[in-house]
Amino acid sequence: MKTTLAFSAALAAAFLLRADYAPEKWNLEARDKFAAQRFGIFIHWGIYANYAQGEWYQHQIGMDSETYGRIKDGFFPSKFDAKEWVRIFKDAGAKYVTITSRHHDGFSLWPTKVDDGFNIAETPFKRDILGELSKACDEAGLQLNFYYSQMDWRRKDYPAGSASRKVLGNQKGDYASYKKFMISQIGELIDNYHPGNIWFDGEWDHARCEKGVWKRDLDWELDDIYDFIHSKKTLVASNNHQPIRAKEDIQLFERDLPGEGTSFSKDQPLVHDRPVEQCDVIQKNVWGYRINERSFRTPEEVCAMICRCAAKDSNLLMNIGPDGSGRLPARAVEVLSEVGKWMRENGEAIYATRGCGLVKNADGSETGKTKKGDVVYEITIPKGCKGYPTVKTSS
Ligand code: FHN
Repeated sequence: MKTTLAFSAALAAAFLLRADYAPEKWNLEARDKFAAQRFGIFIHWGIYANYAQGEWYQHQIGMDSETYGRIKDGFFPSKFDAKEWVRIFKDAGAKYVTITSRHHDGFSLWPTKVDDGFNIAETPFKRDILGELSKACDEAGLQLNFYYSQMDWRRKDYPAGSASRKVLGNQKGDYASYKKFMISQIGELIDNYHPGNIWFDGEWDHARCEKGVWKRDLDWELDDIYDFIHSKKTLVASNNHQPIRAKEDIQLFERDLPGEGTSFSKDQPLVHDRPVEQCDVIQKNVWGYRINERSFRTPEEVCAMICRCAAKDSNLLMNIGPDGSGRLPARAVEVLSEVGKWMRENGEAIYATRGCGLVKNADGSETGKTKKGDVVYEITIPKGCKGYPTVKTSS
């Protein structure tokens, strides 16, 4: 009953907002293009890779940003090779890449002109990482998108919320100033690198759901930010773990199959009127590079995840955390290479299809269905991912 009420309230809110807002033609076309891509690579990378303890390290040990930030003076990823990364991603069958332009620590991976020097230009490396990646993606025909953290553990104008308080204390901030900063940075990102979407994360620092009722303690004035992004013909996605808003173009689910309602998405009903993306990790439990984490998913598991998502009419965004020298973890590269072999043989059942559902069978296997025109693809995922998914075609 509780869930039903929350669900209806969320849907009502989404419909009410939708009445005021109609996506333009470019927007609908860009959404379709995004949905047809079905498989992307997520990259969590920043100076935290040098600590080799994941992207939440600063927060986990409660380090002040001045001390934490000193590691930027040692950031020199000499092995970074955008072309090689993109070759590996394309070979895996990915059609797009989404990279953390700026994570919660506030470090920007491009030479932004609008911050106070906490960016790649102020490291010994100096090279424009996003610029190089953008060029390599363009040349290879992959779409590049940018993750952008709204939560910030460093700036004085960011109003501290439930998660950021551990590093910022009760800092009041100045949201008008912070919003202006975000918009300037996002403008740079779009004008310089032309991403397909801006992928927000961190709004949840100021929101929580109690018994189906959302409580928010900051008005992010998202309409202004979303309108600005749309005015530059770029899509908006937000990993806010909340019911989707009218002006968000893609519905995101973190480490959860869309609509399953476990973990982060328990208060996040699936809305079927726009593209959906599930993000997940190739190294279980790890987004940013963590040296002692060795629990890689198998190629069979990653292929199963792609199939489950496609059957649920969703994209899969699979994360990799490069290390501080700019290398992708070797095992992740091997896994992706095997995934690519499967995708080359079976991609017809995945790319540009519509999902028709996923069921669990009595013997522990799963059956997913996708469709393209009159062709139906029946995909069988073996129990426990003990083998690769198999595809049967009918029309
Ligand atoms: O806090 C982040 C986390 O570091 C990572 O970026 C993931 C990716 O979806 N999102 C946040 C948690 O929701």
